[in-house]
Amino acid sequence: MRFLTPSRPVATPKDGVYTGWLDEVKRNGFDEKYEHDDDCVMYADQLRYNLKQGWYEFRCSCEVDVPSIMFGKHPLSVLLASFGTTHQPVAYEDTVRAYLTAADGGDMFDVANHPCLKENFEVLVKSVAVLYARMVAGDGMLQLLKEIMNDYDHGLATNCNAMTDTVEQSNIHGISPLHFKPSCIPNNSKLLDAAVGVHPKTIRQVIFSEVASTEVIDLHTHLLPPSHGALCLWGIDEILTYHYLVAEFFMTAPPALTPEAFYAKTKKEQADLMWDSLFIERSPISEACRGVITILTALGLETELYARDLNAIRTFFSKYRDDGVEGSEEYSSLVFKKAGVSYAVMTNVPFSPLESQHWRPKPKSYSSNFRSALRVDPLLKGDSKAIETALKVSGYSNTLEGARQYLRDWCDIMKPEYMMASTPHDFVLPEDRGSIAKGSAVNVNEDAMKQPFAFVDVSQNGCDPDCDGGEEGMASVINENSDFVTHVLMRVCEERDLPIALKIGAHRRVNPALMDAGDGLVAFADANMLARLCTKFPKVRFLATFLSKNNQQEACVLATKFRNLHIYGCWWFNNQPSIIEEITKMRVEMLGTAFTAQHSDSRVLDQLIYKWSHSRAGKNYILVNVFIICCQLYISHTVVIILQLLQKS
Ligand code: FIX
Ligand code: ZN
Repeated sequence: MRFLTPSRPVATPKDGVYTGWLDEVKRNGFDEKYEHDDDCVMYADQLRYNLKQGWYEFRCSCEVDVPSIMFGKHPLSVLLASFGTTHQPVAYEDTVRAYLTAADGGDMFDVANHPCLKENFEVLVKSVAVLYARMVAGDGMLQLLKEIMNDYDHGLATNCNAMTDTVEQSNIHGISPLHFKPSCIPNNSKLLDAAVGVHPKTIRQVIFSEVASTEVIDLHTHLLPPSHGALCLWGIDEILTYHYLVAEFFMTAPPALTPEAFYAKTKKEQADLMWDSLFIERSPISEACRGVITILTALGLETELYARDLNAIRTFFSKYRDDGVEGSEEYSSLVFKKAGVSYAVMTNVPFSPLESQHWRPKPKSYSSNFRSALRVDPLLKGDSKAIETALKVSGYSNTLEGARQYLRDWCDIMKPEYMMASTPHDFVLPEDRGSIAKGSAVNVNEDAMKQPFAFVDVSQNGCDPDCDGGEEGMASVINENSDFVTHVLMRVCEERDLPIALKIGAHRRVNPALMDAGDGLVAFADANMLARLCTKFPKVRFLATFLSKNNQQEACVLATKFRNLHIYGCWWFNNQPSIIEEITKMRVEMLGTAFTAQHSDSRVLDQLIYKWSHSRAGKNYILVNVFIICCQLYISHTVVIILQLLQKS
C-alpha cells in the first residue's frame, strides 16, 4: 500500500520524487498553496512532509504498463495520479495488478501466473483495489487495519475474499444462487459519499456485488423463533418435507402410498422417502429442489450432497439439535447471517392455542431477527364460530366490541408490524354478501358487481369513506352476518395505524388429503374487492400480493390508483424464475421502485438461505433483475443513487 499512495499529478517528477497524501486526507488533487508553505519538514534524503496540509514526498522507481489507462510504460505514481478523483474499486484493478506483478513493485509475477495460485492472486488484486479506493476517498489506513482486526472473523488472517467488492464471475452470467456476502465497505466509509460513478463496463459487477451485500427485511414468513420450541422448524428433515416438495413428490409417488399413510409416518421417514424420490431417483431441478441444494451448499455440505449421504447431512444438524434451545438459537443466528436477512416478519396466529401459549400470560422473549405480524384470517373470512370460540376461551364478551378489544390486546402483546390475512377463494366483502343475497344496494356499484372481474369505478359507488355501517359501539352479539372487516379489523387498524397485508387468490384444500400441499389457486381473483377496500378505508394502508399470474397486471394498475396500496412479493406459485422475471419487469416498468420485490414465505428457518440467495441472483431472479432492468432503461444515474441508498440503508 505504501507505493500505491495516491499522488498529486506531476508532469516531470524530480529524481522520481512524488507527493502522497497522508492518512485520512481527501485525495482530490493538488493544492496550489503547497509549494510556498513553511510548515514543510525534511524527513530523509531531501524528502519532505507537511502535516498541516497532509502530504509527504516519497521516491518510487516503479514503472508499469496499463494499456487500459495509458499506452506505454509510465511511473506508477503518474498512473495513479491520472485518476484524479475517487473511483469504484474495480477501476483500480488493472493498475494494482500491474504494480503487484512488476519486478520493482510487488514482484509477484510468478504467483500471478502460477496455475494453482493465479485465482488467489486475483482475489488479492481485488481486495487491494478496495482498500486503495477507500484510502483515496479518505478512509484512514489505521481505520482499515482496525476494521480488519476487529470486524472480520479471522482478523488479519482473514481470507482476502472477504475484502473484495465482487462476486464470482459464474454468478454474473448465470442464474446460480447469489449468496449473501457482507459488504467490505462499511456504512461509515467515505467511499460511500464519493461521487464514484459507474462505468458501463463494470456496472454488472457493481450491481451483483451491491445486491449480494444488501441485507434484506423479509416481509412475510411463517417462521417462529427458537423460544417457541417445536413451532420453530429447522433442519434437513423439515427442509425435505416442505409442502412445495410434498406436492412434487406426490406427482410420481407409488399409487400404493396414500397421503394419509405418508402423513402417518414420522418426519424422518417422510424425509427419507422424499430424498430417495426427488434427489436420488430423479434429478432435483425444480425450483423447490434447487432450494435444498442451495441450502446444503451454503452450509458447506457439498461433499455430503455429492455423495447423496442423507445421514451425514443429518449429523451436521444434530450437532446443533443436541444443544437444545441454545443450539437452535445458535443455528438460527447462523442462518440469518448466511441469508443476509436482518429480520423476518413472522405469522403469529392468536387464534391458535399452540401458538398463543407462547405469548400468554407473558410473551416469551425472542431475538431481534424476528418481528411479529398478527394473523387474523377468521375476521376476514367472517368465521363467526372461530371468533366466538376465541373470545369465549379468553374471557371476552361475545360482541363486536369484545372482538375489537381482543384484537387490541393482542396488538399490545405481540406488537405487530402489521395485521395480515389470506382471503379465501370465495371471498366477498361482508357488505356485498348482503347486497348479493338481498339484492339491495349497499354502497357498491351494482353494475360493476355483475361483472366480477371488471375494474370498479370506485368514484361511482357512493361510498362515504367515513361510513362504517352504523353499528358503532353497539353491543351486538357476534353472528354470521357480522361485518368483522368494517367493525373490527379496519377499526383497529385505523386506531393503531397498522397496515393490513392481504394475500389474495389461494384456493385451499383443492386436494384435501394432501393437507397444505393440496392448496391451489384461483385462476383470476376478483381484485375489485381490493379497490373498494382501499376506497372505503383511506386511512388504512394495504399491502397486497396475488397468487395468480393473471392478476399481476391488474394489481399494478390498482397500486397506481390508490396511494394506500402497496404490492409485494412473488408469492408461492409465482416464485419461479421465469414468472418472477415477467412480474418484476412489469412492476419496474409500471411502478418504478414503489413496490416490494420479494418476501420469502419461509416455513423452515433454513429456507431463508435459499429463498434469498435465489432472490438475489441474476437473470431471472429478483433483486439483480430490478437493477439490470434499470440499466437497460438507460437510467444508470438512478441506479447509482439507488445503490448508494441501498448501501447506506
Ligand atoms: O397464506 C399464506 O400465508 C400462504 O403463504 C400459505 O398458506 C402457504 O401454505 C405457503 O406457505 C405458501 O408459500
Ligand atoms: Zn404465507
